[in-house]
Amino acid sequence: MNKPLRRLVAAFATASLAVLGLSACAPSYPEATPITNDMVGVQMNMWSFASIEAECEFLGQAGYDWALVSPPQESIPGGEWWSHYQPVSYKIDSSLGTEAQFKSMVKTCKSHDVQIMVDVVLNHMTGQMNGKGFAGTEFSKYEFAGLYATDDFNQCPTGVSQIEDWSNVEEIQKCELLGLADLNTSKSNVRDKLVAYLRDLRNMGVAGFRVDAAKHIPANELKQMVDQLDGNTTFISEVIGEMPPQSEYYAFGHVFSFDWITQMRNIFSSNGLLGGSADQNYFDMLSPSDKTVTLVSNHDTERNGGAVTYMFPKAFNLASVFTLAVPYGKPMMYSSYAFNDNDQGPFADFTGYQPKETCVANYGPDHGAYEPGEWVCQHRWPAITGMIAFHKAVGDSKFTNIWQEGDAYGFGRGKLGYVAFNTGDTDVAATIKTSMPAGTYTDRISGGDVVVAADGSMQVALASWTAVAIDVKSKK
Ligand code: ARE
Ligand code: CA
Repeated sequence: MNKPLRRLVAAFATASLAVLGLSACAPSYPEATPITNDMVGVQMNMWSFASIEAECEFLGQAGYDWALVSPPQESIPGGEWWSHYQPVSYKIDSSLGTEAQFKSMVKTCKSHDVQIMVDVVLNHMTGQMNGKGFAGTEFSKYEFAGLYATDDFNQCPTGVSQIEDWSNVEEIQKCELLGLADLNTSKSNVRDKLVAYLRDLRNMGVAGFRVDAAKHIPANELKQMVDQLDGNTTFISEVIGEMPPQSEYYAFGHVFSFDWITQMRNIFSSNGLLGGSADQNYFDMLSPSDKTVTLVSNHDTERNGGAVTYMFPKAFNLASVFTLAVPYGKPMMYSSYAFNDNDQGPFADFTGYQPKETCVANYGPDHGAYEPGEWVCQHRWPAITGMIAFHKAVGDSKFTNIWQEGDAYGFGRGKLGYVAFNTGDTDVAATIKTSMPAGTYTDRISGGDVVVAADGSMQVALASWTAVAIDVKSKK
């Protein structure tokens, strides 16, 4: 559904409830639209609230429907980005901004039709023995005044506190991930505290959540928390690997596809490996399309070699194009900052807060080298924003007109779109048979013209490591 239509339907639903004299059951929350396969999200990794707020006009115009915010709650202080994954309270206050800035971001983004999703850390608190949080909360590893006491944390059954056997689900879920104090979510008082945090965020207008380290929380316990939020709330669980199975988590929400990240890295890491990838049988073997968020990279895989990243800009660009081009999953793009030290977070000034982020000049895959700390702004790369429109234009239409010539490969999406890639070193000029109506189209990648002849054929000139994409909505 397109955005204005979605708004209209939501307004109509509210109006008809009023006519019937019904009100939504308590507790009622601000409007949220569950994510669909047509929608496109973006992880604004480590962007401050104020900067996301300022960027939301662009995001909305580019067609992004939702943006994922890094963990916003109070955490241990520190310049490392990963400090944010060590909560010490659920106050919204960190180097990313204050609660007032957070609320303002949610409101402004909503006015641009961009929903805010929040990365929530429910599995654990900190790994530090004691200290004072960013907002002044004093804590020790297993004592958080007003929240948790020692017996609210799991006792690892092996006697060693950390997870050692990564094939043992009980250990994965009841022992400490990376030495982080592991919350005992089998206790209702613990779940109540976590649900209160989720409800607070939802009441601020947040539409849904990325559940950090979800595989380390038993699915039935997470589900009990999910069930306490309204049904429009989106949940996307981070469940990596074989055990526990992802299916336990998509039974009540979504999962991120780490298989997709790997597949993108495999396909786009060398020349000419794209051939055969428009294969519906392959897609059918993956987690169900309507339960799956597809992504090229996230903040972890960007650092551990598991994904194509901005450091291989042409590959990252085309992997993002491909993710938006195929009939599979609910795509989430990725945007962040350049780094040469895996731990280094974005710069914060003397106030402790991050100053306003600005994109590098001439953002895009041809930018060249970055200084550490510069904002790469992959979400603004023209091929990526162009393909958001393609993604929405082609809907769920099937693969057609698969074409291959050397290291170049293309496929249609029924009569609604066609995309071709060249992942070879040499330029390719070719005539490709499509099912598109004759006419002149604007290439979603370069902005140039592409002509489709009466017989559906189109001539393309594909430079090395570029793509061309047309769709019915780009017809002139
Ligand atoms: C930091 C230090 C540690 C220290 C710890 C406690 O780096 O040395 O022990 O603090 O003091 C992030 C960082 C961590 C950081 C942590 C807390 O990545 O380095 O630890 O924040 O500050 C598994 C989990 C998965 C998890 C990854 C990293 O299953 O959930 O490991 N990902 C999420 C986030 C991370 C975050 C956390 C969880 C913690 O996305 O950014 O950590 O909140 C196989 C397994 C996977 C495993 C994966 C690891 O594939 O199947 O289960 O993922 O390997 O690559
Ligand atoms: Ca756990």
